[in-house]
Amino acid sequence: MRIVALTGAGISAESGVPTFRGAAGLWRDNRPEDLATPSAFNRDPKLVWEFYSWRRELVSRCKPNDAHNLLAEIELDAGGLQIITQNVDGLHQKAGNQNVIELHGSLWKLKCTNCDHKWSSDDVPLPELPPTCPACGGLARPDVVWFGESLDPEILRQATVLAAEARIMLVIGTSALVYPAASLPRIAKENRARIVEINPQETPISNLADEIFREPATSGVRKWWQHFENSN
Ligand code: BV8
Ligand code: ZN
Repeated sequence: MRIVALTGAGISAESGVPTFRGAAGLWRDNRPEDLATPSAFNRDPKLVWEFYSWRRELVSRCKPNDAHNLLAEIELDAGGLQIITQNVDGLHQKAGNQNVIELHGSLWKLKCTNCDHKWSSDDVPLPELPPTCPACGGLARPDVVWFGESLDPEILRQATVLAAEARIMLVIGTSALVYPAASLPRIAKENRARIVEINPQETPISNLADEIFREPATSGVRKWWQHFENSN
């Protein structure tokens, strides 16, 4: 795939979804990093589920913004676009993108802590907190990758191959702090991809960027696409 977009929480900011490390990222004075962990869940599954239920509720009211929607147009137009997202909000799929790899899982997927059952649910609110497994009645958990947990090896392998084969990698709305996702721009660069960063802030991968749009995703993606269309 020629064009790969690596996205983070920042691309959903203009849809009203709080970023992880921005001011609004706190929930009941807890930092998401402290709640998105296996130990927090083992200690207090109901609290962690209240955090995820709050996010599901909030995201269910958010719409894809112009950046999401333009990436959906580009997938149809540019002969393909592959999205690799760190986000769990599902807004890329809501905008219409088909080729989306969710590195860190999804708010809309659950899995059992007792058996290997996995399922999706858009129910807002969930009928019970914590939810239980429809197959065995065991305690359910969000099917997301928590800090300290490994990513699905097959998903990580796919994302790594796509990064290595990209001609262009758009890096949109990520602080590039979380690994192994943050290693993907370097892998793309080492394989001669052109790196385009779209983010109002500087990040640790800004030094890899061939082109920087130091602005929000909605205007930055539009500007990049206009440049790209005019020069191809
Ligand atoms: C793992 C799902 C192996 C849950 C998330 C080195 C190698 C390997 C691991 C590590 C390592 N060093 C440290 C680690 C551990 C850890 C890690 O990377 N920690 C960091 C904080 C240092 N990594 C892990 O634990 C990973 N597991 O590697 O397994 C292993 C096993 C055991 C022990 C060690 C290693 C798992 C990481 C996945 C964690 N799960 N999410 C959930 O969502 O509930 S990560 C979470 O952070 C979200 O997915 C989020 O997307 C992600 C990254 O954050 P960003 O998306 O970048 O968002 P952020 O808020 O940070 O930044 C927003 C950006 O947007 C900013 O730059 C801002 O300027 C910009 N912005 C704001 N507004 C706009 C905008 N941009 C554009 N437009 C706007 N309008
Ligand atoms: Zn079960």
